[in-house]
Order: sequence, then C-alpha cells, then structure tokens
Amino acid sequence: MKRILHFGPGNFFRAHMADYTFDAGGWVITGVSLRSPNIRDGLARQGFAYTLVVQERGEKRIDVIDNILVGSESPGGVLSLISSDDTKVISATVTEKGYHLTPSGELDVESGVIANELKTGKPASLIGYLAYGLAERRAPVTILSCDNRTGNGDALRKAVETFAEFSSIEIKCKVTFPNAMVDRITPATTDVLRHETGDPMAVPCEAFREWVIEDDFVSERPNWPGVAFVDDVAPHELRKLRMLNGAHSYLAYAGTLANYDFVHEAIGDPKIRQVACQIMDEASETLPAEIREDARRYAKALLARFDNKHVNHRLRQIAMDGSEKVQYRLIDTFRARKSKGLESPAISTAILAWIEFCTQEAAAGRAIEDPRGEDLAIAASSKDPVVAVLELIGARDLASSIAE
Ligand code: CS2
Repeated sequence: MKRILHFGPGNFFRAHMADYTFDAGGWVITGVSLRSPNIRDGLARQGFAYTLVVQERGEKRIDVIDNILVGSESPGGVLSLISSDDTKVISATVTEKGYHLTPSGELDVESGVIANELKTGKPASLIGYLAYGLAERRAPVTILSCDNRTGNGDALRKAVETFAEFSSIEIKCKVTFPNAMVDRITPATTDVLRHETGDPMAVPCEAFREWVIEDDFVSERPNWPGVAFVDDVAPHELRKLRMLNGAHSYLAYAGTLANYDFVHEAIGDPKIRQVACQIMDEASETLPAEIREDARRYAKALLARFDNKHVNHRLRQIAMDGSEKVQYRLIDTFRARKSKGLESPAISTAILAWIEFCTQEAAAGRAIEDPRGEDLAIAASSKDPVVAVLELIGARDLASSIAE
C-alpha cells in the first residue's frame, strides 16, 4: 500500500481528502494530530473507520486511515514517516492559523510555537515537522496543502524554506508544493448525529465536493476521481475564497449579530441575503476574465448551498479566526477593486460586520476565538475600533475608505 501522511485529521479532512482517497482505492492515509489525542483515541476504538453522513445521499463508511500519530507523544514517529520512501504525498488541513504567518504572509518566527521550535530544535508545528523531516528525506515528495489560503502551496513552501534557513537545515530531496482549491461544506459533529448514526466519530457534510490541484507532483498520487488537475489554480481559488468564503464570513458576522445560529437562517433574511449576493457580485468583478463569465451560475449554485436547511452549518464555526480569514476573503477583494478604481460597499459592510462582531463579543465579556483574540478584543473596544482592528491585520491604510 502506498501512503499519504496527513496533518490535521479533523472533520474537513475526513469529509474531503479521505473521502476522495477512499474512492480512489489502493492507498492508506496515516494521520498526524499535532497535540491532542482526542481524534486518535476516538478513531482507534473503531479501527480508524467512520461514518460520513452525506446530505441527500446517506451514510458512507470510510475505511482508509490505518493509524493516527500524535506529535506531542511520538515526534520521532512522525519525523520518520516524513522521511520514509513509502510516504508518497504529505498533505495538511491545519486551518489558516496552523501556518503561523504574519499578515503579510511571512513565517512569524517570533510566534510562540515557531520561536520555541527554533530555540529547542523540537518540532511542534506543521512547518517545523516538515523542515526537520524533509532534511532526512532522499526520495522526491509532493506536499499538498488543503487549507483555505490564497496560494496555499506557495505559502507553505515559503514557510518551510524560511524555517529551514533560520535553523540551518538543508533540504536535499526534490519537493513540490502544488497549490490547491478545496471545497465541501463540513459542519461540526453534533450529539444528535452521533446518536442517529451510533458512531461517535461520524462526520456530516453536503453532497457537493470539489478539488482543483496544480499538476505539479514529483511522486505518485492516488487516482482521485473527479479531481481537476490544472496548470494554474489561482482563478478557481480566488473565485472560491472571495465568493463562497467571503459571503460565508459576512453571513457569520452579520448573522450572529442578528441573533441567527445557522447559515440557512442568515441567508433567509432578505437584507442579509441582498448584501451576500452583492458581495459575490463585487468579488466576481475581481476574478480573471476566463472564470468571470461563469460567476453568475457559480453564485446561484452557492446560494442554493447556503439555503440547504439540512446542513445545519453553525455561524459561530465560520466566525472563528477572523483575523486570518478576513484578509484573503474580504480585504484582498477590497484592494483588488480599489486598484481598479471601484468602490466596494458590500465588502465594506462585511468587514465592518466583523469589527462590530468583535466589539460586541468583547463587550459581552466573551473570549474572541481567534489566534489574535486578546489583541482583537482590546482593539475592538478602543475609541476607533475600525482603525485599531484593521491595524492588527496590516490594513490600517484602508480604514477611511472602508468606514466611508
Ligand atoms: C467556512 C469554510 O468555516 C469557514 O470559515 O467558510 O470552512 C467553508 O465551509 C469551506 O471552505 C467550504 O468548502
């Protein structure tokens, strides 16, 4: 069996890459949780198989994971799988914050985890593991980021190279980092679902799934069914991040402020729906021409996905980690329009909804779930929250045009 080593075996991975790889056949996936043993313990009790509950299609038993290692328990085991010839692809869904980048996209060598790795030489983050593990590897390998970031592969490559440079590590093997666009709406598992399926590790997801990957593999890969291999993923990625995720983040903030709990409720509110549609319109005007023509159909399909009452996607799940997400879901769109001399009333409304959400969370004494949560709470409670919050994500220069 050929192996994929995957960092971050959470719900999204179990609904997306694991589902595709199970369908492809002939491969196993070994998972890596960086710290928490919970997913490993839960899945180990059931032989690492679990139920994927696909809306409108029913239950599917996914049996493709052979083991999950927990980095904090066995760092050496993780490193040796990175350097092993049997591992053909190394992939990751560690969420936006797992890359430890500054708002300008550089590896944040002063952030707690990275600084500590550099000081002690002990890996703890995806970046540290890759740098130390690749140093011992000889066979070519493809590293596949499956997180929602612009240029996710490029960002990961740069972070690993910076880490290697700072710690004088030499990576000798041939390695590529194709960029990829991933898509499948995957809510958190609820107790109701656990009860209905009898599977404590069940994962719910919508029927729709999409994966577009740059054709830049230097090692074998599974024959993933339905995956589009392209020369340049940027148009697909920008469309998805700016239209789907941009509208999603707006729904999360405006919807929570209006006391809704779920995406289908927020999108059912006529005022919120109108702004969400306008966000998709404004975003579509920033896309490369070849994909722009299809934007109307894409937006319509997105609305149908948001309207789906059976998915029960919680707004607060999407609201998390705004200081990472808002950047390329909304700020980049705003900048792209500005450079064309276009105003962005709906995108501005969305950015302001995020700031207002932070202000209200702080006022209610709730911790903001975000790697910069404490700083955000202070900024959002200050005299001029728009300036202070935008400053935190390197976008202070936009404050007056956004607040206009
Ligand atoms: C969501 C995404 O949680 C979020 O921030 O916007 O996870 C979204 O559901 C996926 O990107 C859909 O593919």
